[in-house]
Amino acid sequence: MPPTPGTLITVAPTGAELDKADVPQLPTTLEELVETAKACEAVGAAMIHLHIRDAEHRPTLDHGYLSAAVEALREQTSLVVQLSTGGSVHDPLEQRLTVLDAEPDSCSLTCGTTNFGDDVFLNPWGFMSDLYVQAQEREVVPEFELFDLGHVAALARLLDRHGLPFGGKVHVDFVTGVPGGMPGTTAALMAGVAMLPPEVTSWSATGIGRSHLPVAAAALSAGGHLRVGMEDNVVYARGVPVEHNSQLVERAAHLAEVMQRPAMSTDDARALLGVKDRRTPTA
Ligand code: KMH
Ligand code: ZN
Repeated sequence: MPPTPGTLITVAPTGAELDKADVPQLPTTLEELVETAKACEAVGAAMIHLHIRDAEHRPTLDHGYLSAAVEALREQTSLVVQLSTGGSVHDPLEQRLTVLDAEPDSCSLTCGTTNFGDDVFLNPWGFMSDLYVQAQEREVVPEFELFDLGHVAALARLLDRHGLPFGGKVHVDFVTGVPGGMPGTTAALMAGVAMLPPEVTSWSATGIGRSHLPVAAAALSAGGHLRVGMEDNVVYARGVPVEHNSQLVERAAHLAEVMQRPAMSTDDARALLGVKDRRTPTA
């Protein structure tokens, strides 16, 4: 893996699990998403991982909503725009494939089925393969989501079978601390990192809930990048709710700065990930 002078900070502002009624500060409308994205970019985010909500604030994979969000964020920020293909645990596999129609820069691609609290997050091999090949054809760069050590082996199988992604870079994100997946501990994260196939060019880590800080610190110390946001954690500190995603990004950027690996620019993130530049040039 190449040296990692800066830190890619991804913000995952919304997710598909929380209800707006329970967490009113969760950004769910397009206006809230754009405001969030701008504020997070200003304090160090270089990529945004998006789950979109409908007019009733429910998770949706509707093409109109997805493409409106991609377009607005591309126009009003220079963040790398990543759409979730995981959606919610209730979304059918066929519909999850249609996310690519919105032409994001990047898409998530989870490398296996996992228990997800009381639910099951389904990612059978056939779905992973179809999504991977379609992403290659459409020149969308996948971010491989690894919820468990078995997912690392499935990633190696995917790369063996289908070759490198568009752009030639392989970026993975360890999603730790999901009830049913790998725990949010330094030991589990390091076991995953040790298993990464040689094609991997960069990795980041996410700790769900109270594991977000220890996992971020472990990732920074081991040359990894960071994902933070209200999709993963809505508690800033004991008894203190997150009021805005930018608080989490700002703290991540501060940690990265202290570790002498400051938050990277969106241009550096584009180079790191090998994404296609879909922005329209300004005159
Ligand atoms: N919402 C989870 C079921 C992804 O975005 O690709 C899946 C998830 C992963 O959040
Ligand atoms: Zn997600």
